[in-house]
Amino acid sequence: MKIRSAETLVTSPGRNFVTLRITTDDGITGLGDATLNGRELAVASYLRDHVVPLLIDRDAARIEDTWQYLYRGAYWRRGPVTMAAIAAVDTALWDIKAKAAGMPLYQLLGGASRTGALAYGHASGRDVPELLDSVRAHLAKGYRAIRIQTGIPGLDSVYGVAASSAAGGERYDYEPARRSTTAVNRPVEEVWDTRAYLRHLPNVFEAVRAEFGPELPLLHDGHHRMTPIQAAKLGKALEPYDLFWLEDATPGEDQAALRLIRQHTTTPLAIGEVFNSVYDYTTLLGERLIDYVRSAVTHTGGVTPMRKLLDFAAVYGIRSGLHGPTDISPVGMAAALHLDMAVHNFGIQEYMQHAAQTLEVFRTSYTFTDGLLHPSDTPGIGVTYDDDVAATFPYEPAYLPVNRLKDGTVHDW
Ligand code: GCO
Ligand code: MG
Repeated sequence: MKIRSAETLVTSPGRNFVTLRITTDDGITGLGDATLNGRELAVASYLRDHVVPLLIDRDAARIEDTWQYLYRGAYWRRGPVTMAAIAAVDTALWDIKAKAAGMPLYQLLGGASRTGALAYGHASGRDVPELLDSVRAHLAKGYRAIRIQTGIPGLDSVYGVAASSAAGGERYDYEPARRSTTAVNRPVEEVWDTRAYLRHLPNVFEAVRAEFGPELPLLHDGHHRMTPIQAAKLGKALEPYDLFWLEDATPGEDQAALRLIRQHTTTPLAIGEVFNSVYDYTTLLGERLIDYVRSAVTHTGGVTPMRKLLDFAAVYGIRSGLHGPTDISPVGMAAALHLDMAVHNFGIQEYMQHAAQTLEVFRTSYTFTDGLLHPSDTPGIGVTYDDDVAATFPYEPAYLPVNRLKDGTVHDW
C-alpha cells in the first residue's frame, strides 16, 4: 500500500483550517489536521514544499518509520509549524490503516476503555448574570462539565468571553469575531489587568457554585497570564470552589514555575496546549507538578507521539485533558476522541463545538450524548472532507489577539 498523492487543503468555513489528504495506490484516503491558528499558511507551505514530495511512493503502513523520518530526518526538530505538519501526516496514515483494517481507530489503539469521553464546554458572560445564563444553556445542551470565563470590571473585552449574547455565544465563541476589518490586517489588541482579574474571579466562582451547587465539574483557563506567585494565590483562593482544573496559569515555557504553584495550592492544574513535544513535559510529569496534559493531537505530532505522551503521564498518575477548541479541525477533534476512548488515563475532553459551516466541509460521525463524546464505529477516524463546499470558503487572513497591560506593555496570554 503505497502513497500515491498527498494534498494540502486550505479552507475557511467560519475560520481557517489546513488539512492533509493522503491517498494510497489502492484508493484509500486518510485525513490529518494541520491547523495552526493565525499561522496557517506556514504549515501549508511546510507540507506542500517540504513534506509532500517525501511522501510519494512511501509505504503507507509504516507510520512509526514515517514519523521518525520526518522528525529526526529533518535535523530541525520540534516547534509548532513542524509538529503540526508531522501530525497531519501521522493522523492521515492512522486513518488509512484503520480504514484498511475496517475498524474505528480506537480499536487499533487497544479498544474502548469507556463508553464515552466526558466533555467540557465553554460557558462565558460579560458579567455574572450572563455567565449564569450561559452555564444554563450548556447544561440544557447536555454538558456535564463546564469551563467558566467572564468579563472583568474595568476591562473592555476579555479573551475567552463570547462577544455576543452568552446563551448563544458558546458556538461561535470569540475567535471568528477577531477577523480584522481594518485595511491592513493586524491582530486586535486587548488590555489586561491581572490584579483586577485576581480580585474578581473568586466572586465569579462563588456565584456559580451558589446557583448550580457543588456537583458540577467547573474549569477555568488562565491563558498563561499570571506570575507563579499570582497563580499560587489564585489557586488558593479558588480551593473552596473545588475546580476540576485551573488551566495555563503561567507561561508555558517555564516548567519550573509550576513547582511554586504546586507548593501552595491543591487546586488541580492543567497545562500544555501550546506545547508540541513530550520534552516540554519532562519536569512537569516526572515531578507530578500537573494533573492534566492539555496537548492537542494536531500540535504535538499526531496520534503516535500523543499516545506515548499519555502513557508517560500514566506512569505518574496524570490524566489527559486534550485540547479541543474550534481552531482544531473536526479531523483533529476526532483523532483526539479515538485516543480518549482507548487510553486508561483519560480525564476529560474539551469540546467547544464547531460552527455549522465548518461541519458542512468536515462531515463528522462522532456523537455527543448525555455529556459524553463517542468517535463512532465508522472505519478510520470517521471524518470526510467535502471539496466542493470547501472551495466556497477561501482562506481569509486572521490573527489571534495581542494582549497589552494598561501601560502598553505586551503581556503573555
Ligand atoms: C482553550 C484555548 C483556546 C486557545 C486557542 C488558540 O483552552 O481552548 O485556550 O481558546 O486560545 O485554541 O488558538
Ligand atoms: Mg486554554
